[in-house]
Amino acid sequence: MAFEQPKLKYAFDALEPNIDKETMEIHYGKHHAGYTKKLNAAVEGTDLEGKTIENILMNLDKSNTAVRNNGGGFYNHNLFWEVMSPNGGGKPSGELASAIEDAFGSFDAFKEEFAKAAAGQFGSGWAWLCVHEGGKVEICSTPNQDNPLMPGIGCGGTPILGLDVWEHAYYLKYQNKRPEYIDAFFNVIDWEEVASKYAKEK
Ligand code: MN3
Repeated sequence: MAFEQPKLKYAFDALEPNIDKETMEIHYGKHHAGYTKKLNAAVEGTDLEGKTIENILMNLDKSNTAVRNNGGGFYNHNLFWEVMSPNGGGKPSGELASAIEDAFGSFDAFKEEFAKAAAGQFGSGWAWLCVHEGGKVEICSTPNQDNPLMPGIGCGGTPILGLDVWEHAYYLKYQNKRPEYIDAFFNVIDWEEVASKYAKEK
């Protein structure tokens, strides 16, 4: 079974004005599609064929750059699309809200630290909110298409929220103003989805 791009649960223009339609079309239709295709080519005929993407990333041979870059690119974007929604924004509630308050003091302090991780990632990469076994949450960032499931990378938890800070994710609308894009992302975060991932992975 080859890897397939999951269908988006919203239209390309549904996240406007926070994420523009043209960026979504290119990002999903070209970048993510490209990672998916190249991942399939990289695992075909190897002992990785047929494994889940999580299994592949958690047991990654980091010198296998084709699988590292394209497997990361496939997984990271799957998560990114899932944690956004046209009905997003606001704040989490319930046990995820409590975990965020325990770790950062308040939602606002969490937001500030997450934005700092995203803005401070030099060059291309991702900012993450991860959960560790037991429910503790942590923020980290990673370069390129790396992610914290990969051995020895990032904070080593399971990502439940991810923000793509590659220029292809925001340059058409925001140009060099990455902090404005990060702010806009908070308007579309689907906290119900993030909370459901938290409940599943904690
Ligand atoms: Mn991207």
